[in-house]
This record gives sequence, structure tokens and C-alpha cells, in this order.
Amino acid sequence: DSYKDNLDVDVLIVGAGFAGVYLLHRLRDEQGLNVKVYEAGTELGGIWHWNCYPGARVDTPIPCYEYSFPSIWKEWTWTEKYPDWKALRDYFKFVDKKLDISKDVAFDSRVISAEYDQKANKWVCKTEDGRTARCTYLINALGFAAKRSFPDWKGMENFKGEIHHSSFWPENGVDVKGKKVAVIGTGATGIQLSQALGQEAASTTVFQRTPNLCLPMRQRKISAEEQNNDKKNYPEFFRHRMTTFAGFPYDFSDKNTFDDTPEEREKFFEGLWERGGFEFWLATYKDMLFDWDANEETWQFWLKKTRQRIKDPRKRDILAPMEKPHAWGTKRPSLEQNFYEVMDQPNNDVVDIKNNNVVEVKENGLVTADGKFREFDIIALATGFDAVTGGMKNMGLRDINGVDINDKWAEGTKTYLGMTLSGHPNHFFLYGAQGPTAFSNGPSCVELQGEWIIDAIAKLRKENITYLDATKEGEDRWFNYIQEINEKTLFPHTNSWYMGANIPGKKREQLNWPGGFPLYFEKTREVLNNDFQGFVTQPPAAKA
Ligand code: NA7
Repeated sequence: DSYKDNLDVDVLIVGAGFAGVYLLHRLRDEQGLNVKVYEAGTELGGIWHWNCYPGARVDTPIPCYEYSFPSIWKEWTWTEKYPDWKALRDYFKFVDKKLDISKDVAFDSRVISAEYDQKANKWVCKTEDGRTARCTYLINALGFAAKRSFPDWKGMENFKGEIHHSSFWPENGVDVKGKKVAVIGTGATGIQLSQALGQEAASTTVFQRTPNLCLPMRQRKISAEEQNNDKKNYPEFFRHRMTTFAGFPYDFSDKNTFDDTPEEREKFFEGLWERGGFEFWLATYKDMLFDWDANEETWQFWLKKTRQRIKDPRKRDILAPMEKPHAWGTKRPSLEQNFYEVMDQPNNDVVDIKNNNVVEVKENGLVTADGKFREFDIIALATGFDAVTGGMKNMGLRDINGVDINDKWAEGTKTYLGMTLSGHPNHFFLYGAQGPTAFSNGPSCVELQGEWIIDAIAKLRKENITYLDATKEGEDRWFNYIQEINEKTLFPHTNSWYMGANIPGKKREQLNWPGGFPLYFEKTREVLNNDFQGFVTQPPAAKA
């Protein structure tokens, strides 16, 4: 490895997933900067390097879930509308070959501290194994799921079978044939895992705290011919995805729920349902995530569609209960293929742990609060992540006064524009706190924010600005703006990772920008066009 040495570079990027690769390519090859990447894993791909559990696949259809670089999409061909982790890994290998990425990535390089040297005007980052990188610009490209979350059950270490977190699944897979498997959690991951394992293992039992209000994926094969025909529209497609609320190929309707008659509404819902994917979530009536009555209509349609798929009445009442667990769509729905049918099989089961969680792990199984013991050979933890903020809080990041980001964020998350932090000069991050992150998909969000960061750095260099630091006022304004939008939505009423409510002790707050892509673009561009409004610069930015 040629990067086992200390570094002194223009830009250090931390993380080699969609974001890190995008920024490395553009800053290095278009701007001629000296750029290197530190990556904790052993390959490119970010979450797709870590997520290799059975059934892992994207929830965003191609060509939305890929780079808009013509040199890539013109030559790359997928086989499925929603690619799986293996296809994503192949995609990153192809990107690597085309853009020569890996030569500037130091793998096995986990950053454990990042501090600003005020004399040199440089960030100094240290890796776990003692290497140092000094850089003018520091960019965190950690993704939103860089820190795993584990339950703190008694006796975990006593389990004699295999126990794996979804994002730490063994590379060579786990042989579940003839085995009794427990899946903990029903987020996007838990649904995919149990759908896959439920067709392979002797039995799969899902421990569900909150039902996932899943949507039909409508997966299908896509031929090379079909893709080649579509490619003439790709430039327009990539332009369009940036103009939608969530960076998807569709957007909310201009109508409110009750603008339509019940018959029209039923027909509209049917159409969304049949087209599948997130259309029922993100191409629906524009008041669905704002108005309780509107939301109820969506919920009732979902309930009817889903309950009719589950024959076992007990399982039906757990997986799709008559009582609404939370406003529909305020947690990211999982896209399933045959999850409900798989769970309905007599050898599979679902346990409602809402008021009866696991309290102890024995050497051969799990005990729930009611004292019941269930025997298992394999436990799959699909318990998610300290999402959105966990990654940045986990890398020893300090501001110019030495204040740790954990202390800075102890009373609540503050950022400016979801890309910078006060007291962190020349430091950018993306696909994290207070950006469109959770209400989006990786590639789209990365290109939206990445483009801003690239333009900001270009402007700094052009105007010979050596120091760019967000003000506290800027952070407060961004924070208040998020609250203002968020309070109008139904999101704050639900416990979700969007709200930081999945981690015990984590402050409950909207961690994402809930205003959609177009408004985000407008607000962030305004700052660039107004000489870094909300930042302190040295020397002061030139007036336009
Ligand atoms: P999520 O969406 O955070 O899901 C985690 C699941 O695990 C969720 O159902 C949780 O229940 C459950 N959970 C978490 N901790 C526990 C404990 N201690 N006991 C029982 N159950 C628990 O993570 P995913 O990996 O599925 O997906 C993350 C995102 O990645 C996803 O939205 C996609 O965008 C891709 P809860 O719902 O909190 O009651």
C-alpha cells in the first residue's frame, strides 16, 4: 500500500463511498488539487462495502442510484431495477477502473482524531495505526450509517451460535440451512434480511418493535437493450432528479388528498401502488406528510392492501395492525418483494416485542420480558445505526478551541447548511446532519451537496481566501429554519432515526433538512452568490 505514509495534501476526504469517490474524482481531475482519501474499510463502496447481508439491495431505482458522469453511465449496465449489494460492488470496481480512484485511497485507515492547527491553517488527522494527514480542506464523506447500533442485552457474550450485525455480515456468508434464525429489527435491513433468510433457513423469527409499513418494490430485470434505449434521456433524467423533493425520478402531486373524490383517490393510490417503490410515499398527495386526515387515508389504503396478503390472523395483526403505529411515511418504508408471504409461511414467525423486548441472551437462544425462552442457532441484529450524526461523533473531531463535536452537539445538532460547522474552518461534510440525507438517496444527495462543496472550494481558491468558518448566527439560522419546516410536518410525532429517537439517550430532534432539494439548492446557492454569507472569511470575501 503506497499510502501507509503520512500525508500532506490539499484535500483529505474521509470515506470512500458514493460521496468520497465523487469528490475525489472532481476535485482531483477537474480542479487539479492534491486529494487523498482515508477509508476505514478495505474497498470502495461505503455502505455497500459493509452491507453484504443476504437480501441487501437499494431502495432507489436505476438510473437514479448512480453517478451522472457520462463516462460511467454510458458504459455501465445493470441487470435489475433495484440492484443488490453485489451489483453495487461491481459498480464501484468499474468506477474505480474508469476513474482511477483507488490509487489515491488509503484503505484500512480509520480516523480517530481531527484537529485544526491554527498556525499552519491546516487540519491534522490521525489514523488508528498512528499515521498523520495534514490538509488544507477536510471533507467528511462518512455516509449516514457509519456507526452501528447494538442492543445492550444481558448475556450477549454467552451465545454459542453465531451472532452478526447486518453491516458486519461475514464476507463468505452464513450457512443458515436447517438453522433456527432470529432477526432483530424491522427497519429496511430487517425486512430484507428476514425476507431472504426466511426462504433459506429452517425457521426465521422476526422480533418486531415497530411494524415497518412496507411498500411493494416491483423489482424487475432490465435488459441492456432497454437501458441503451433509455440512455439518450439520461442527461435530462439526471437534471430532473435534482429538481424533485427527494432526488428521486418522481415528485409529490400538486393535489391535496381531499381535492379528489374518494373514487378518484382510490384510483390514484392504486396507480402509485402498482408502479411500486417509493411512488406511494414520494409521488403522492402533497399534504400526506403534513395533515393527519390526509395521512389517515394513505394509512387505510396501505392497511387494506397489506392485510389481505397475510393469511395467518395472528401474524397479520402484528405485521399490519389495525391500530396505526405512527403517521404513515414518517419512517422510511422498506421496499419488499415477498416479505409478507415469507413471514406467513408456517415455519417462520414474528414476535411483537413492543412491550416485551428481549431481556437476556442465553447460550442457545433469547428470553423476552415475559420470561419466554426461544431457541436459536443464529441471531441477526438488524438494529440499525447511530444514524446521521454517529459517524462524525466517532472520529475525535475537535474545533479550533479544542471542543469535541460530542460536546458541541450535546444540547442539539448545529451545522451551517448541513455542510459546515462553526469553529471548523475549511471543513466540509455531506450526506450527514441537517442535509437532505434521510429524505433522499445517496447518489442524488451526494451530487447536490458535492457540487456546492466543489464550487465553494473553487471560489475560495479563486479569491485567495485562506480561511472559511461558519458563524454561530449562521448555524442558529439554519437550525431555526429546519425547526420551522419540521414543525409543519408529521415527522416530529414519530420515534425514528430521522428524529434521533432510535438511540437511547440521544437528543430527540430533526436531524435532516426536511425542506426538499429545490429549497435546499436555493438556500445554499444564495450563500455562495452572496460572498459566503453566514461565514467569516480571511481575507474577507470580495464583493460580487
Ligand atoms: P433502522 O431503520 O434504524 O431499523 C432498526 C430496527 O431495529 C428498527 O425496527 C428498530 O425498532 C429495531 N431496534 C433497534 N434497537 C432495538 C432494540 N434494542 N431492541 C429491539 N429492536 C430494536 O435501521 P436499518 O438498518 O434497517 O435501516 C437504516 C436505513 O438504511 C434505512 O432506512 C435505509 O435508508 C437504509 P424501532 O423501529 O426503533 O421500534
